[in-house]
Amino acid sequence: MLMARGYFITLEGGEGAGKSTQARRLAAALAAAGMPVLRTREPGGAPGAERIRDLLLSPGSWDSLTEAMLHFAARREHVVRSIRPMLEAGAWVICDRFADSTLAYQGAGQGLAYETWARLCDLTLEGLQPDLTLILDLPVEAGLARAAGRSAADRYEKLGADFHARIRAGFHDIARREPARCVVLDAARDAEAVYAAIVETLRQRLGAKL
Ligand code: T5A
Repeated sequence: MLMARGYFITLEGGEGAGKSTQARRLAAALAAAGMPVLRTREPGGAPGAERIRDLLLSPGSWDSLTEAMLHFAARREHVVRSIRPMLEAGAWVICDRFADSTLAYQGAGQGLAYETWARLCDLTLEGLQPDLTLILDLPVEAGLARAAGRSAADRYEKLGADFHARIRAGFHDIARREPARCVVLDAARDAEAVYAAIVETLRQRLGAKL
């Protein structure tokens, strides 16, 4: 892999879609090719953001705007302290979830208006957008079964199949709205096949020589 600059790549999708698995593999391949790389996640990715993550994933309920603002507060810390400095240093940033997750979960899932989400993006991200977003798509039941096999359900995983179906549809809407940035990949395949599709997408979209 010989690239002059790093890219900001986000992995999105529902529960158990395989984002963490693929983010690990992609980051390892980039690092093995000698590229500086940050693999990170949301909510989290910076000390203050990890503290907000604990609030968001532990039992309880929030007003929906409060919840969205907590995600954006965590994201702001993450962007300012981790993502922007690494991008400015020329690193690739591979991020497990980003602002699209708020649009899918708090928007399609919990009713937050698109305009409110867009205002929060303007306020907190100052124009930062991923160069490429990989949306890992699979049937809700399959994703929840994978997530259940990995660990105990967190607050979002417990919200039921209808909620998760709205999230899946929400990610499809995002991909339709922004085809230049987003690619939907079939994540129901085995991990090897999904990774091959990711590599092919990076070659086509970013000219990567992985
Ligand atoms: N959230 C997050 C919001 O509501 N709003 C927001 O703005 C943001 C940023 C985060 C929660 O917060 C919500 C969304 C989430 O509910 P989390 O713990 O970070 O919680 O959860 P997820 O991001 O959903 O991560 P998961 O671990 O559940 O899913 P992944 O990362 O997609 O899946 P992964 O790679 O951990 O794989 C899960 C299991 O499946 C296996 C793995 O080995 C693992 O056991 N697996 C496969 N099995 C078969 N075939 C494949 N292709 C496989 N790929 C992985």
